[in-house]
Amino acid sequence: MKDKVFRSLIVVSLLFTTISFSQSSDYAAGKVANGGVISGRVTFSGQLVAPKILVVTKDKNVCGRSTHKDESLLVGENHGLKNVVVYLTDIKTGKAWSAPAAGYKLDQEGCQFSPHIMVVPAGQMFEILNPDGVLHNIHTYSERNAAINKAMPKFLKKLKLSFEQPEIIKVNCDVHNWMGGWIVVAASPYYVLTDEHGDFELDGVPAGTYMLKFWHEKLGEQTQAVVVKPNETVKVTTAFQGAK
Ligand SMILES: [Cu+2]
Repeated sequence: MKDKVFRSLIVVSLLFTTISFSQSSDYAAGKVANGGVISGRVTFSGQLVAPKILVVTKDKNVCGRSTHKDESLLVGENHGLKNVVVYLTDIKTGKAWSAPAAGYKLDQEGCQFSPHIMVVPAGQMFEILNPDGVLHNIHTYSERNAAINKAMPKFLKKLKLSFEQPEIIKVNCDVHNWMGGWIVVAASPYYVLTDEHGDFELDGVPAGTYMLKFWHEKLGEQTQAVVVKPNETVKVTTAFQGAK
């Protein structure tokens, strides 16, 4: 009996060692002296189609107050592609994380996820908000993290979640089938989304050679090597072609 308890204690402690080792803690944050900047623009070279309007089929009195636009492919002036996740895949030391002033929050007001793509550090607790007083059901689709499938009854205004492993996770609401978004669980602070012009900037990057990844929810991903020099800005551009 004693033996059994002892053995399971070993198993448990091994488990914890593995988990804590593989967490975001393998990124070491500190001060970056003479960091460089990666600045650039992502464009869409495929055929332009206006975003669809999503049909609200349920809880219309609340969810139908505003128009819901399909946000899965947003192209601005001069073909600038919005909401591309741009990040360094192989950086282990660099600048400190900087949290948004309002904290990490994924809102469901009006029955849509806002922001459509949320970036949150691995292991960081964040809030999912339900201000409307309707039932939602958070459902995530992931490979490296456990799936979340949780009802948020109308009286539950807040739910706290965190994901330990860096991964880009799809999130849907099972109650309102038009609700879709993404949670980007970041391995380092070097993750950014392109704006409505397709522009992005990653600053405070220690000098070195890195792999820069571009991920778009509909158009797939691209990778390119980038060389960052001290106190200099390196310009990077890329284009995504039509939907796959
Ligand atoms: Cu919902």
